[in-house]
Amino acid sequence: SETTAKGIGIIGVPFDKGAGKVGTNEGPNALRDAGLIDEIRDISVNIDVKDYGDVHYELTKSSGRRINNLRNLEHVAACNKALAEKIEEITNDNRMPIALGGDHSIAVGSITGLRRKMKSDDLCVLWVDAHIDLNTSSSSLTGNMHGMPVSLLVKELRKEWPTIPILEWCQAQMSLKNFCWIGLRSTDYYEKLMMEKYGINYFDMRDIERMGIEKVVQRALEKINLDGKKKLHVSFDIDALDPLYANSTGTPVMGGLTLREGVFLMEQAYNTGTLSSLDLVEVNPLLGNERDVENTVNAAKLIIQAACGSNRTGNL
Ligand code: 4U7
Ligand code: MN
Ligand code: MN
Ligand code: MN
Repeated sequence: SETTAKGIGIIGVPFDKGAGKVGTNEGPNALRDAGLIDEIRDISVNIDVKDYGDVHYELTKSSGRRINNLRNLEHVAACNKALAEKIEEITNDNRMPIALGGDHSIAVGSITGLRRKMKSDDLCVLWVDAHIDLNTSSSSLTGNMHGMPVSLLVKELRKEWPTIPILEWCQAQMSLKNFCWIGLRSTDYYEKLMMEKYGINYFDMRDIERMGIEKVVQRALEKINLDGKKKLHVSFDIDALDPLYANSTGTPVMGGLTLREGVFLMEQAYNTGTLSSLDLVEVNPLLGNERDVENTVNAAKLIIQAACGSNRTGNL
């Protein structure tokens, strides 16, 4: 049918210029080297996976300066513009795009690319993260754009941004109403103000403690996709998981999701039949010890496999 993609399209985004630390550019190859593509193929004989390789971009201009408190703006703009085009190509091929990050700024290109062939209200986003990533160019305390992707994508917050010509290809046509967060445990003062001001949908670690992950996922999906008619994008920041499972990431926060909760969340997203794309971001193989890297990469693979329909008790 029209809503079910015939296959999966993997796109690597070896990018770290949106983060405060180097190394997420090694994420895509760490996942490939760990056998990700073949393991997705092994899920079922019916799965058709194509690896589109990595996103490449060229800078149109490079001032090397910080503009508006935005570190590496030219890189973030150029990489995401190229990614948006790749995502569009993958959806045109009738495949479900999976973007392997890269830092979380790549959600700008990924979601913009997806949105191009849809009406404003046809897409909803589940943002799985320790952080809410709502900062604007003026509110950010770090200037790191991986903490700002949502505010570039939604109309309620984009109006807080100045006009930035190299970001004009990214139109903020979505609404915060179509976003819901799971896993929050670290938000900045400004972000908390915005959460209150706009009545943002979220389930934090306290909610998971109280209701359990099953109810949380169910309620989250009810908030953004009550009738199941929208397509679902999951933007999964590996730092949503507890550092016990995913310590090789730039901004770890203790007290996070177990790997079981993360995998279950993604299985439930898959089971809706509406899951139509995924970002898996913030894996940084240059951080932590060898064991941390192995754990983090393996955790990321399990999350991705769950998004592709892998069943822990076996697939036919
Ligand atoms: B991630 C932070 F200040 N809020 O804006 C910021 F705490 O994609 C962190 O979720 C952002 O990993 C984390 O820099 C971005 C900081
Ligand atoms: Mn994030
Ligand atoms: Mn995060
Ligand atoms: Mn991070």
